[in-house]
Amino acid sequence: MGRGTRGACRATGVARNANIAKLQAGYLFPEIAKRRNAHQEANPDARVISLGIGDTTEPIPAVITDAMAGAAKGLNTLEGYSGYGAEQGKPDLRAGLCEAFYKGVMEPDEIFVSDGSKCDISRLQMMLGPGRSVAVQDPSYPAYVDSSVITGQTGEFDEASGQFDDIVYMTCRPENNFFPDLANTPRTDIIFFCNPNNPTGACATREQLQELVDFALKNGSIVVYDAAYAIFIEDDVPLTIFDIPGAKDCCIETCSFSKYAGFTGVRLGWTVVPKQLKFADGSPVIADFNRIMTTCFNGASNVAQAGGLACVKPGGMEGMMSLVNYYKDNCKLIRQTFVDMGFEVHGGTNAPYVWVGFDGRASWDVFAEILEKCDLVTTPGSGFGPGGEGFVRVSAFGHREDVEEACQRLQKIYGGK
Ligand code: PGU
Repeated sequence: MGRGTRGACRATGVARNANIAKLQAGYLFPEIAKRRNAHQEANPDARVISLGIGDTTEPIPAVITDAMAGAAKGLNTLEGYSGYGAEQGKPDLRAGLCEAFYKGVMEPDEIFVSDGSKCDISRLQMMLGPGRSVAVQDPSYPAYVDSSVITGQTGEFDEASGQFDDIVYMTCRPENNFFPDLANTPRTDIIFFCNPNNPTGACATREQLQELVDFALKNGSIVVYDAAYAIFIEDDVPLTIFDIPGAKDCCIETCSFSKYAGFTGVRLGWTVVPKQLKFADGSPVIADFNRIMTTCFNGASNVAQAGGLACVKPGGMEGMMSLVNYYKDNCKLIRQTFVDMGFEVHGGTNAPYVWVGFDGRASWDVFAEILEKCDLVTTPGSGFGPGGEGFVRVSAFGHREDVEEACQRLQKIYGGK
């Protein structure tokens, strides 16, 4: 206590990381949680429903939890115990992922198992280092821009545009069918591309993905392709960018069991780095990613990996699809509610997010209004970049009865629009 009081007003001699100082506010989702909590405090009797953060709600299928329980129990035995594993993941899981999602396209040793895509995005940034130029879809998952700022790839925040200097924001709005105008996009070293997109739910066609790959090849760029929602794809579109000719020379793909199997809390994902992908000096990217993984990561939890292995086996694949179909049915309810009320509605078919236009109204105002009047948490579109202004994202991750009730509350308030 004495030490604390004495030191309370004293700064250390450590300079603050100037890149972190560039960030404008806290990370989007904790900011939203803060507002939700304030609303709950002011309205203690309200039953607040969250269709905000994309966090899974339904139980994990038993074939998968049984495998994790077995692995956890095994740790209590000499035969079942294991300590540190390979930093790149268990060989059987790497082979299983390859068989399930990249058969005939990639090799198991190009797949790095991890504790999730968000963590891999930051580790990729650490590998790429400061000074790389970056393009993002606008709107997009905020971790791309924020991790670019923290890594030192950007200038300052520009209040007027709502953008960071030195990032190329590739506008993706209804006017361009949510696909960037690549002919008028300047070259960058890195292109973050999330498909199906969070937050708009838009899914690029095979032709558009080829256009993206050709653009990256022409410019000598690397695409960080985020396939976190690929399992939701209904259209005839490849589930991996590596099905597109040329992608192995310009793409890295990250994916996750979070939305596939309800592993948001279990934590397991993977990143695919092709052996033939090279930096400008001819050195293989995979060697540097391996160096980062062995230095900054000690392998995913052995219990989680046992669950992952069950996921990619026949019973697990069916279990994952039943979860996905449950959330897809939620999507239908949410979509239909807004369509019936005459709103502009996008997404919700190839992705678990419905993107709703509110006639150009500021999205934070709409977010606050929905929270106030419906006790319902959504996510303001502008939280994903200035290109998201005028929209809110409604997540389909929720219990059916909560989604139904949320739709009824929305209908009551906005039905007479
Ligand atoms: N990539 C995309 C495109 C995502 O939307 C998310 C989660 C992740 C990666 C994270 O994957 P993990 O494997 O679980 O690390 N997006 C959610 C959750 C918010 C967040 O900040 O991660 C969302 O609501 O957008």
